[in-house]
Amino acid sequence: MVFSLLKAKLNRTRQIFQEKIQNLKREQVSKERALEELAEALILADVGVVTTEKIITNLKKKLKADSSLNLEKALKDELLALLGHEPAPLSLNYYPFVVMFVGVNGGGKTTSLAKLAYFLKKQGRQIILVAADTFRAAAQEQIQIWSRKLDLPLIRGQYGADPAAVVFDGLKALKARGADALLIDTAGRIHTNINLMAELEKIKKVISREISGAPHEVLLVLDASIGQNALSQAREFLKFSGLTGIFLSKLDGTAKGGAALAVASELSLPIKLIGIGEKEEDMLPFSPQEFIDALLS
Ligand SMILES: Nc1nc2c(ncn2[C@@H]2O[C@H](COP(=O)(O)OP(=O)(O)O)[C@@H](O)[C@H]2O)c(=O)[nH]1
Ligand SMILES: [Mg+2]
Repeated sequence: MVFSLLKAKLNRTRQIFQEKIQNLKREQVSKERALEELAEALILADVGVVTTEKIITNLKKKLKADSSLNLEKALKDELLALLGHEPAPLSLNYYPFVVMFVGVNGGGKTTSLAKLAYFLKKQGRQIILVAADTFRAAAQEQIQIWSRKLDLPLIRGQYGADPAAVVFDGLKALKARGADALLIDTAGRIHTNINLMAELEKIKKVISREISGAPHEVLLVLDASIGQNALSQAREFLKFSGLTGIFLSKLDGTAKGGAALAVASELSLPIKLIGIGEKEEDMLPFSPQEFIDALLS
């Protein structure tokens, strides 16, 4: 079952909350004390100072208004409000549709792209992969390995080629073959002179010129295991205009899964998919309710 899988994968972050949640329910522990300990847990799980303060302040207010408040329930409500209640599914009902993956090197772009490709292929959709990370030879090889493993066609350019030109070739192939979708891997270097954001804008422009309304999704891949650092990385990418959502990778095996809450509340971008392992099947759609239930159960 998906829920028990999610619980197992979130185990390290869950453990931080276990005892604190019990405290919220215990008669012997004062509610103020329980809230202080909850704040510690939130910080420990990398929810971050700003978001933690927001949560605790709201809970204190509610507690003041109603001393018999069910704190556990109130906490769940707070977290749910941060995550945006309803799931934000991918817009996949276009034909053809185009998805771009952006994010810093090592964050999990290529792996996440492979996961979505695998998911769509299982639905019987015809997918083409595009290697627009032409800056690193290793990046090209890695997507090549996935294309072989998943048995999916790959459009790639020479090392150092203009990524927008490679994407253009991908679009041509998409039309020529009448395929359903193009999944585009992009470069992830930041802190260099070459302006990555301008390069991404250029790629986006090439896509929208060829297919109106595209790209339909531009997913920022963020590594949950670096916790709060994911936020500062994300801010760089907010300079790029096209983001539609977040693919939060590496939620498995990290105690910093609380970063999901900070990311969702501070970036005003919905988390759409999560990565819970290195294999192609290790992806789940993100459901705020399930995430919180799994985290706090
Ligand atoms: N445990 C775990 N590892 C992941 C996940 N997603 C990616 N990785 C690993 O993170 C590393 C970097 O991923 P990669 O896709 O190469 O990142 P890119 O540089 O952004 O393309 C690789 O070793 C992946 O196997 C995930 O959800 N869970
Ligand atoms: Mg890559």
